[in-house]
Amino acid sequence: MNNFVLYNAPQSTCSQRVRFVLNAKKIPFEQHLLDLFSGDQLKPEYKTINPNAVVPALIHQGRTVLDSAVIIEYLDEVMPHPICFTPLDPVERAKMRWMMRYIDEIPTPAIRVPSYNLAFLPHFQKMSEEEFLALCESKPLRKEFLMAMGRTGFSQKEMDIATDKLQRAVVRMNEWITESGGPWLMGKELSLADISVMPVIVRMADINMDDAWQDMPQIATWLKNIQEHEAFQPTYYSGSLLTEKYPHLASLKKK
Ligand SMILES: N[C@@H](CCC(=O)N[C@@H](CS)C(=O)NCC(=O)O)C(=O)O
Repeated sequence: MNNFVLYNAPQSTCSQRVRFVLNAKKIPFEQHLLDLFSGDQLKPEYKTINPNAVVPALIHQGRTVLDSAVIIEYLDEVMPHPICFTPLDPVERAKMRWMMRYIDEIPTPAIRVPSYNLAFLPHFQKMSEEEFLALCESKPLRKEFLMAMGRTGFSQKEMDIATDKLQRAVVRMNEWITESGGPWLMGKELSLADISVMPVIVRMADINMDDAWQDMPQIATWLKNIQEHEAFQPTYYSGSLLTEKYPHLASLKKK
């Protein structure tokens, strides 16, 4: 049995965090790719691994670790070499965790709103109302989120609220980079806080929301730096971006 087994999906932002850390640490891992639209995550055999029916899930030496933020912290604990993304100083470590909580509270849920409206809605529109309601019921974590979206998509008001949260998160990142002296959120070293927010910023750039940092060159540099990290390419292999997966979004891509 492989030491590390990752259940994940190419475009899943939560999965991208974990793939980045595994790749950066050069940890070989066995991949199980789930097709989230076919409902692989809702199958009983997967729910015995993750009762929340979401990806990612990591199995290490036969034991399960769940939730992307928890998994990347776990990986830093059990595999601190050749690179560790957690500061040694306990106060700095606490600060990093505080940043990660903010990231999971504000931008991570907010990016789902434009993602669903732009990329995933056509899939739900093809369903009958009964099928859609049954799908909502089957989702332990996302029932209310899907119901709020409905088969017509999130309203302009909900899109505006999400856009505002994303904008505030970008401003917050800019403050963190300024305070720490950059180039990363906590200063000279790439940390789990950077890796936690990476999929949100990459998704924003992908779906043409990068105007959010047009007056913040530090964010553009931060993005360029993380894209140039050796773990980025194997993490974002072809088909991991929404514009690569969904032909109807290709026009969003800036030339
Ligand atoms: N807090 C969880 C959230 C996981 C999550 O929402 N995963 C999404 C993909 S990024 C998913 O599996 N969605 C499937 C679904 O909604 O049915 C984590 O960070 O692991």
